[in-house]
Amino acid sequence: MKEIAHLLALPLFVVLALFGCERTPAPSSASQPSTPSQAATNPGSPTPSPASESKGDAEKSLNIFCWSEYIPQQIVDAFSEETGIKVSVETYSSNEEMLAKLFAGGGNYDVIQPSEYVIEGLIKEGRLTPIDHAQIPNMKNLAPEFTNMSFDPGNKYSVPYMAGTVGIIVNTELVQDDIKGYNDVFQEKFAKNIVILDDAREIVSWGLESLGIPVNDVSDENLAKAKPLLEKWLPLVKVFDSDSPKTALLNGDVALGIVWAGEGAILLNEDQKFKWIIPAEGAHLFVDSLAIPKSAKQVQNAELFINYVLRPEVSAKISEVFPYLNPNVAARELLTPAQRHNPASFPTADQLANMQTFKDVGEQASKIDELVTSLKAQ
Ligand code: N2P
Repeated sequence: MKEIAHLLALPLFVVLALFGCERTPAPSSASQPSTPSQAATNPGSPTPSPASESKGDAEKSLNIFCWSEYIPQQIVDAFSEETGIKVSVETYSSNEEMLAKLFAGGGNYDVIQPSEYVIEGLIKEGRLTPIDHAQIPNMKNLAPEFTNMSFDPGNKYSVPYMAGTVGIIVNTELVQDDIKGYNDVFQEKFAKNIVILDDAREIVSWGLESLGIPVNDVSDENLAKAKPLLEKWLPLVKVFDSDSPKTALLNGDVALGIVWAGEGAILLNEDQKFKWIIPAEGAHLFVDSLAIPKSAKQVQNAELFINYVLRPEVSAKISEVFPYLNPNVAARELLTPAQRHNPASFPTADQLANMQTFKDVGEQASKIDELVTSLKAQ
């Protein structure tokens, strides 16, 4: 356990994982097995490999462990229907929760969906299975700027699924101020009127950005500098929610928030009273990728699934339900102008150019979690 200790950020997650607390398992039922002709009539569909077709029922399964509200159930069901592979989906709300459960070993996961800094750490620890690129021809649909990224040169172990940023969303019917950044959100007058992500790495990065410190410079000294700021900010928060922060905004429980861009995009689609703002102090770009853990039992099925979600029409459907920054350019072409111009889904080139990307910060990860956990408990 020692060698992976730095990837495990929050002891609570470890405890939850060890006690086997499943949060939202949503097994989907298997339907008819696929036929080569079905595959042939579906543009971009993979040719099923003879090996996967001849497998028995026991091997016709796939366990996916992914972020909540990220892979639409209809996509999972359609994949099951076409391939005859029975898929079960379990979800998590943070990278650290995923790592704790993965390392606890109970889940038998075949596909996981870590963010860039976590992929980097998992590769260092030898925890991922190399991807067989011959099985993922649809990788050609990815934008060049989302391939061969520094956390996984050559995409040896991971395939980008969705990207995005974290920004501010304001209900302009309730807040008339011109909100520009984190410091404008965390004001006394908005006390208990704010929703934010329940994610320690995120929260600390906002504090660091506000102090002009790069988000990956998480030395003890810099964390100590961020502490007084976070100590002021966190008591102002009404709701910590990484799964569906849009809900508190839609219900009018809070007036503003700091949320995943896809959640912001949904709110913009929902009601014109919502405004999306890239924080003036700085924002970061996340790249969430699909990867196959070393411990996976159904590697071939995992690759079939990864290739499936990279089909343009499948990926475009995912964008419709969860409108993040889609790295799949072939899918982007299928989006409506309104989808492509949603400012939360697709930041401008200038905004993107200014975004940092989280890096694996080794043992400091647990310090980040301890800091936020202790401040939330105050
Ligand atoms: C989707 C969560 C987005 C993950 N619900 C951000 N890394």
